[in-house]
Amino acid sequence: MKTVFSPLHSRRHVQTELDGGLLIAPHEKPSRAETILARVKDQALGEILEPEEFGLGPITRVHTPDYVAFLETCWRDWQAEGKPGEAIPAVWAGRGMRHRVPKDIDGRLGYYSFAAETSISDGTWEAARASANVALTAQKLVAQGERAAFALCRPPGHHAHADLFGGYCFFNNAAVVAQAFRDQGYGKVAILDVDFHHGNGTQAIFYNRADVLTISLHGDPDLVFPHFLGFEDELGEGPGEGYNLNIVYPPGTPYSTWSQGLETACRRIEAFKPDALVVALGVDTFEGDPISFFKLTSADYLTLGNRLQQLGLPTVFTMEGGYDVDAIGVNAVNVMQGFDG
Ligand code: Q9C
Ligand code: ZN
Repeated sequence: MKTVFSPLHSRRHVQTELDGGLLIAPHEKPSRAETILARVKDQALGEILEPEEFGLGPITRVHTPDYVAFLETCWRDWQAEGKPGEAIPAVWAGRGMRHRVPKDIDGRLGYYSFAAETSISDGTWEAARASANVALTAQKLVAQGERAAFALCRPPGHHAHADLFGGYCFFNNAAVVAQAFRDQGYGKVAILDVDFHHGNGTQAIFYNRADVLTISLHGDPDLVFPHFLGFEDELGEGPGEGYNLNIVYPPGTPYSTWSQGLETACRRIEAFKPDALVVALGVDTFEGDPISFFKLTSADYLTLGNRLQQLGLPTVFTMEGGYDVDAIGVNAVNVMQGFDG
């Protein structure tokens, strides 16, 4: 399988993540991507390509222009206000308050986010743009006839809504890829999100649409991030009713249990008969992950890849979460090797 990777990911290098009342060294760090790339090379998975530049057009097919413009100038605007640290949202429109875009940067950071762990500094915009280009280049490879391609995206994307960042995500790479397939004449696209966390952004972007099936397997949002979306009674709305599926699991879930949901997901995808598949691939389901509570083993990722291959669909993998950096390379590449057989 071919891998798409951009060294520009390293332009995102924030020093802070708000966690437990402290500003800690972020879990979502550059070494994640470098470790996966090293494993791709070590295993000779296949050719490694740098991304092409697709511009903002395919991004604004799923994100609002005002959100994209906010991200482009956020760090500059923050610095212009003389703020001493990294840009961190700290205020939101609570119940009964107004959802309008304020002028000042504190207000706009809150308007365009849903969580406070994701700091912004210089280079975040460039890295997020490169990550979307990585995803779009993988999509192009598959559209040109590759059975599958690995978009080694960083930063990740599946938490980003049309106009919200959070959960380490800015542009929803999986959604951008799915929409690109649609815009190129693929009639139906399925997105399967196997990251430990609910793919809230992806769900929200396609919630009222029947042309993109969204499925997410994840930790119970009653217990973990993103806390306010991802429950099993969220089925889609309007024309999209029946085209969203959430499968939630409790702490300690092993592959033997998790894979039952995977089977349900695969049967739903088969019934949908999509023309392409996007896999939002997080490996924070790993037993050693520092912020998650599933118990998948490294060998399980080979089994997962093999099961996804059996769907027989043109497939783009977008890299999402996974924070045990020592294992992230083996686990992510195991999925690709299980797929390639
Ligand atoms: N104590 C992705 O996996 N909450 N994002 C972290 C740590 C945010 C995860 C809490 C988790 C975001 C792409
Ligand atoms: Zn995750």
